[in-house]
Amino acid sequence: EDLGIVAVGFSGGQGKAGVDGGPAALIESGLLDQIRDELGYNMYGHDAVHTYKDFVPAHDPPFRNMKNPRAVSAVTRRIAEQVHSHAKEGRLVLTLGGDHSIAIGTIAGTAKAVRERLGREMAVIWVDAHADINTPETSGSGNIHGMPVSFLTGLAREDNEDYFGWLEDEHRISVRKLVYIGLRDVDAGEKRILRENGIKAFSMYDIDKHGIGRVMEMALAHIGSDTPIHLSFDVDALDPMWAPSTGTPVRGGLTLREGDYICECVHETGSLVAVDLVEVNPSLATNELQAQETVRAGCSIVRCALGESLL
Ligand code: DIR
Ligand code: MN
Ligand code: MN
Ligand code: MN
Repeated sequence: EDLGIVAVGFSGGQGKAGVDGGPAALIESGLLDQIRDELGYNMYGHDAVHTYKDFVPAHDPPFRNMKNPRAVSAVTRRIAEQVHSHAKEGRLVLTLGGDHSIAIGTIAGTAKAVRERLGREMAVIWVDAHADINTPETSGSGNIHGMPVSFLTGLAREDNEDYFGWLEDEHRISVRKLVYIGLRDVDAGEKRILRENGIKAFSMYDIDKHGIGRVMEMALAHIGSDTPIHLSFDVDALDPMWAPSTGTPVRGGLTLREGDYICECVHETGSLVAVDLVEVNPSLATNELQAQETVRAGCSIVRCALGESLL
């Protein structure tokens, strides 16, 4: 099977330096060798970590409360092209982040390719402690990594192409085809957006109540069989015990096994078209072991999504 890889060294969607070092840390720990040697994928695009220096403008003042808006818009526009070029060839696409704003590009790219290739609307499974569905107006932080889902669903819109106006209907996903898993730190404005749009969300409460097995059955039933799936996995969905080295850790999260199980279930559908693994920030660790553990957890998540658990 063919796998397109986009390694995104970008941190402009939030304020902490170092998340741009996530892809290099994952790759240095051997992730791509494992994917090639143990899982047997033919890899494309694996020889570079992109930094998008030419896409980051010198002057980038806040716009509609968004921080680094021109940089994030230009970089995600480029990522959308990269992901689209893999997906249109029928490759499964793996994107390594970078902060979660980059999902504006990854999902835009796969949504367009799935429409072109299959004439279908794809679904998104967003695994995260956070809903990342603030609009520029509801966001308290102004960090765009808390807003990607609002732009991708069209709940946030902007005409100016320097500020995400390049997003067209072909790049967008339906709120009905979006499912969250692992939520536990959702802003008041985001809760209202989830409620008013009837968006399916399984919080840590639901996982404790039903167990991860039943939650995955319900999540996949909501999407429906034979629907292409884009899995966007924020490493902060995992409990800080497993993934401490990330920008906004929240206690009370998924065990590593629950995270791996989510990925195994999605792989098992046979409908996976793309995977993002984001918010690994090795520089935030208070010791080397914390960074290593977070990278190790991220690698496990990716391998499970790519089918390592199949016997
Ligand atoms: C908060 C935190 N909801 C915000 N968000 C994220 O800034 O909008 N942290 N994504 O990882
Ligand atoms: Mn998060
Ligand atoms: Mn996120
Ligand atoms: Mn497989």
